[in-house]
Amino acid sequence: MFNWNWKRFGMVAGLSLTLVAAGCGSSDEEGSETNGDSDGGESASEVNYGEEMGYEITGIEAGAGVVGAAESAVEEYENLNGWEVSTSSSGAMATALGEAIENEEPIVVTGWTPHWKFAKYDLKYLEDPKEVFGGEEQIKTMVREGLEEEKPNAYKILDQFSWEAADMESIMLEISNGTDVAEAAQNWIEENQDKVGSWTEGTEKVDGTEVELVYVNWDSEIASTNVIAEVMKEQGFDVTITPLDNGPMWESVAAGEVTGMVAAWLPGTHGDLYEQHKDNLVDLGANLEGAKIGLVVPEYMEVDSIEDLEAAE
Ligand code: PBE
Repeated sequence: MFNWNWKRFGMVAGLSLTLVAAGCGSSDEEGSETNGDSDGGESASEVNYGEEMGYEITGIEAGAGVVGAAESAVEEYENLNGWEVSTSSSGAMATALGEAIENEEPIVVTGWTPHWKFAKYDLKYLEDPKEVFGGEEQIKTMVREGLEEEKPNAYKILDQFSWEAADMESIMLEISNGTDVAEAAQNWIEENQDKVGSWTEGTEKVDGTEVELVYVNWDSEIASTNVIAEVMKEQGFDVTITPLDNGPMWESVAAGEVTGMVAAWLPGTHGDLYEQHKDNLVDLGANLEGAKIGLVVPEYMEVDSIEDLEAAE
């Protein structure tokens, strides 16, 4: 199961819990659609967000690390007694978040950075004093064993692939605003020739060498996988990108069935999958630093910490 041994990555939670006594639009009536019609004077401690949300954390795909971490949080935080983590898809989570914000309703989602939602909405991570969600993460590249000998140019490009959170976010934002995925990747490549040049540096063009990259349909990985795929196509590779669930993504690389992936969130988020497969794959190191996972809420919610949420009973 989950082995959240991340104490050394833990962030110092400067816990300045300010409970603002402002009207926050909750309703006592169960099932009420009321929003934002409170006449003020209600303190945060009187607001039972949990009840309004049906004690539900809006999750994403069942196999995602952040969903596993949220389930661990429900077990570890006494105040999350009776809460549940719902699973669906990253897209459904984003839709639910957008709708809640439109109606100024409370919502808690399993969130991560980099993600376009932070550019589009005013959001905050809930403090996690028990450090269930760990600290700073890296996104790493993993390839199958034997790739370096068999396809040295593919290996080298994947090894040299590295960018910043802001790069990834700009593509994600464009896609979320309706631009076609491949086009958004192309646009970014055109505007970032220096970076792309450093990834292909020292490699030779090929003529149709096959490469298969696996990923999960998380917005962040849609962006990274499409960018590296487009870059490799321009170098002459015949690239297939295949969306899978998280477990099968790791398994297919470890089994040597596919070339690799650029979607390994470590040390925490995919820590258990890494432990399971590390002897059968090649770790090419970080392609992005400063990633993070956690529980995310709209700014207007008067909670700062996971511990501010109320138990169901
Ligand atoms: N994520 C995005 C993934 C890793 C990348 C945070 C949704 C996960 O939780 O497994």
